[in-house]
Amino acid sequence: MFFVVTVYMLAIFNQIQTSKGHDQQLQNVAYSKTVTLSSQYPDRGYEGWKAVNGIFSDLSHTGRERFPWLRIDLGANFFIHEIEVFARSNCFESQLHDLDVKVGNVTDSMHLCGHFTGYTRLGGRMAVFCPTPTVGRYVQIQIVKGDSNVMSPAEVLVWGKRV
Ligand SMILES: [Ca+2]
Repeated sequence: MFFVVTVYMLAIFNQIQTSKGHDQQLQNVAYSKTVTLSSQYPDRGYEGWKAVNGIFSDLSHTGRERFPWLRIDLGANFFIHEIEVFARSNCFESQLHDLDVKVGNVTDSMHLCGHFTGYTRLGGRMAVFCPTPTVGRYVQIQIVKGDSNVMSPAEVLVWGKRV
């Protein structure tokens, strides 16, 4: 009986090990890439590249605008699977809300990949999955609700793979 149970348990464990829901080829293709902000916060220390430096305790920060945005140039075309945006973790988590996520081959013609409605918590995560296949070089997130906003993510991750 013990043997049967052990074999059964091993079979379940093996199944867990081999059932991969996650595409192993996906990487954070935004890491260390070029970032453009719609405007720059006046104080130093909040540059665009801080949204793609892999450090969750710093952040990029635009000036105050109605619909501020952040755009990442991936440097080449990638299949884009998912975009994760992490709110700052020190304070003002409500700055980040109601995001449009767009992807495009050129910056003046980007298409909507998905939308995140509402707010997240301190250090919280917003995730948008793109339709398959979505291919693009540029990824842009933009706040699209309200009258006065700042774009202040701690980190933006773009999960994709080479075309
Ligand atoms: Ca960062």
